Amino acid sequence: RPRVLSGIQPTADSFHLGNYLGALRQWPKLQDTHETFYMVVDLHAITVEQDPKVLRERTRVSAAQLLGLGVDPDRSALFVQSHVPEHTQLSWVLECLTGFGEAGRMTQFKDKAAKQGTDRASVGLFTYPVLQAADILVYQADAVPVGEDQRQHLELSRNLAQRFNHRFGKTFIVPEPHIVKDTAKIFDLQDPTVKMSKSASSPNGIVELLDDPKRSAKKIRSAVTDTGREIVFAPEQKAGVSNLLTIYSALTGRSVEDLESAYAGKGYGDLKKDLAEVLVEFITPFQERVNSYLDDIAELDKVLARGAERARQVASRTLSVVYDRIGFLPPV
Ligand code: AQP
Repeated sequence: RPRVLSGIQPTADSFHLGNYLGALRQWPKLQDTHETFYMVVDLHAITVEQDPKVLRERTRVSAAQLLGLGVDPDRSALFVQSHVPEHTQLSWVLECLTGFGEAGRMTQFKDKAAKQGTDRASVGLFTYPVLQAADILVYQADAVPVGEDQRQHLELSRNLAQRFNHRFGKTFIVPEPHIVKDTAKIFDLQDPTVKMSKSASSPNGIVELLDDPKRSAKKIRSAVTDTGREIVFAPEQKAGVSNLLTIYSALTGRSVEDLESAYAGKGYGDLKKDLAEVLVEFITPFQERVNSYLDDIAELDKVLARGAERARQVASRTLSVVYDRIGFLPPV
């Protein structure tokens, strides 16, 4: 079976609708066709300042959300990144193959460093995409389900795999991004020209899956649309309505065309009201599942320990081949 690897940062109290529709929705589905490795990327989280207690809490809540979304620990290795030291070990090797300028061209780094100020931005933020490449390559992943914003990082992972293979002999699988076009970028509800994001969106622009469903419903009902009336999918002219149609379609499985004809002659208010209900129906049982996983922390920690053990079996094999290829003396 082809392999899949993906991760999510424990840097918010809840995953948001963009994380879910852009990437996480694919994770349980891929369990049917792929060997799957899914992780909470706590090492990536500390590239910006974290409160230790909050980080630990969010790591567990993230794992519980993944379980609540359908990641099955019997079929997937579900683990925490820092439990598998091979990620950072491979990352160092890959850092030595990455050009300084090459890393400096990563737009996510440039954006975040610009916001923080270059002096305050950490070296870890700079090397973040290289650690991400190590995450992927250490499992010999064929595919990586992510949102559109990760495409450039995936390209770096592919380049590093090819560079290593070229220099030291075929070692890594060159991974493909698995980006579902229709939902690759979910937009902010208040400014539908920019992506929904935990760091940039205003509170009303972002729907958090663990937030009070009533509040989330209200956010949908007050989403920014245009002054027109027609409910049609036209991202250039009608960014807000189109974003709502994308979300509606993804949550119900109904095609956008089907929704357009169902809402012909109706108003934006009708669309928002119905979508708010659809969202609440999705969120409410999800939250119940998450809470039940969080009720038994000892069991949750055990699931993560089992996942890490499975992950390490694969990761350590790759790392020993890499160490050998680059000429490290094996310990006796
Ligand atoms: N708006 C989005 N639309 C589609 N996919 C998205 N993703 C994030 N936002 C959207 C995808 O979610 C996955 C998890 O990403 P992460 O843990 O790296 O979080 P992130 O990208 O840092 O999320 P944010 O909200 O975008 O954070 P900031 O504001 O810090 O940049 C990834 O697959 C990502 O593509």
